[in-house]
Amino acid sequence: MTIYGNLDFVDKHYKPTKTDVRLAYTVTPIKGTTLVRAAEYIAGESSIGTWTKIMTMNPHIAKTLKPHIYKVDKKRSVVKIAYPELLFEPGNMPGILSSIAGNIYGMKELSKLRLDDIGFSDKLLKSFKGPQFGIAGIRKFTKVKNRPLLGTIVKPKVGLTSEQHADIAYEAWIGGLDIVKDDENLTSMSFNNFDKRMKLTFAARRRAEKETGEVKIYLANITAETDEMKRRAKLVKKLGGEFIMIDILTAGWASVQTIRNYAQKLGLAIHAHRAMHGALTRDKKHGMSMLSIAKISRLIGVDQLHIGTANIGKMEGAPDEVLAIEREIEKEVVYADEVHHALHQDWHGIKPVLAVASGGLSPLAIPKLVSLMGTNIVMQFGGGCHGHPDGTRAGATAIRQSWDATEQGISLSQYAKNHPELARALMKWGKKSVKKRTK
Ligand code: CAP
Ligand code: MG
Repeated sequence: MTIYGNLDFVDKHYKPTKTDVRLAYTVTPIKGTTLVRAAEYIAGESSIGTWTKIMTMNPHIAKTLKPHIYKVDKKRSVVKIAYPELLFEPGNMPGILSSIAGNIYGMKELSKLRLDDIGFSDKLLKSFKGPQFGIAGIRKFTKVKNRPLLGTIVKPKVGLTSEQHADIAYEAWIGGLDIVKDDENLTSMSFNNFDKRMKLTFAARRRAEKETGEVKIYLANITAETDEMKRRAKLVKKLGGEFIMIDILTAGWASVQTIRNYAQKLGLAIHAHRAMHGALTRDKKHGMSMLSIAKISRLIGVDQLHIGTANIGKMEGAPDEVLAIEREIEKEVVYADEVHHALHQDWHGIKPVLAVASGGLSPLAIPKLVSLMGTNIVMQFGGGCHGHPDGTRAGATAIRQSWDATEQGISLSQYAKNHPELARALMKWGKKSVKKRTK
């Protein structure tokens, strides 16, 4: 008998079916509560239970909607629960998360709870759009076939006028970068109005494309209230843009879904910034894994997603975890590996998402980044471009030179001998400069 009366959720012989949504949680019960008991609290509160046996429960509900706790791993303190997909509204991500990542976090019986992985059922998976363009689509319209897409974020993050922003963007594009991105906290300020920034920066892009003969991309940050985001997306489209950028976690999943639908109408790709993810992902015993956030993002349908730099840059994110996320957003089928991919996931043709490595990167990071994350990524350099001693254009050129050296298998120090911009970047950020800095 459980607290839910005869609603017994534990069934270690249960084999999840294609119509189940599978969840893996790392659970830390309070003292005196067993892992099994904690799992029952989770299974009940996230589905059809409440704190006590209720007289209004009926056998039909129990039969069709009761989840099954099919694995309790005491050693790793992980439980796996299979939920009938009938419990969830197709196409409604906020609704799904209100069950599997809702009240359960607040239950007194749990001192910590982390949602490690979500295995979507086929039907639920197919109720979402997935990326409109995906990796192949992005490579097609940027005309960058095999190498990483190289980009910068205009810095300082905020403070520049629209004119200054556009000028710096022009310098970065002329210096050799493919992408210029607004920073995550740059929206529409008194000193840098969104509409004015768009008009000036897209004009700068046209000049840069004409002068370089290369496709240049502007990731305009439309993050705002949802109706305003739609208005901003429409302006980006009118000015010839191909991408919009959204801070997906501060904007919220419902608005990301709305903008995904609207982006379909406008034919715009979505660059997903993950600002605030650390509030959910940092504690490996509590919150939600970045893997789960990445799967939700791919399912709703972003085209590019920040996933970390595998500890090469300034942000936290261990290499094996970042690489597991890269596999999850790129592969057609991902098999459970009981470490990061707790659950198997067949993506059934949902397009792959282009991984974005960003945060604390300088041109010197490119060889290591490529060796770890490959070339099917976007690399973004904010301080690592505008911090170049000779300014943005030289910083952009140094980044391009670092990629060229990496592609040719030449060491950066060797390549710098006849590439002054890279040489100056090495002087500022190379090992010798670090020694000097520590003296
Ligand atoms: C990078 C960045 C990005 C971070 C986000 C910043 O600037 O613009 O937002 O990359 O981190 O504001 O820090 P720098 P993540 O290149 O100057 O560090 O990609 O891990 O979400
Ligand atoms: Mg930023």
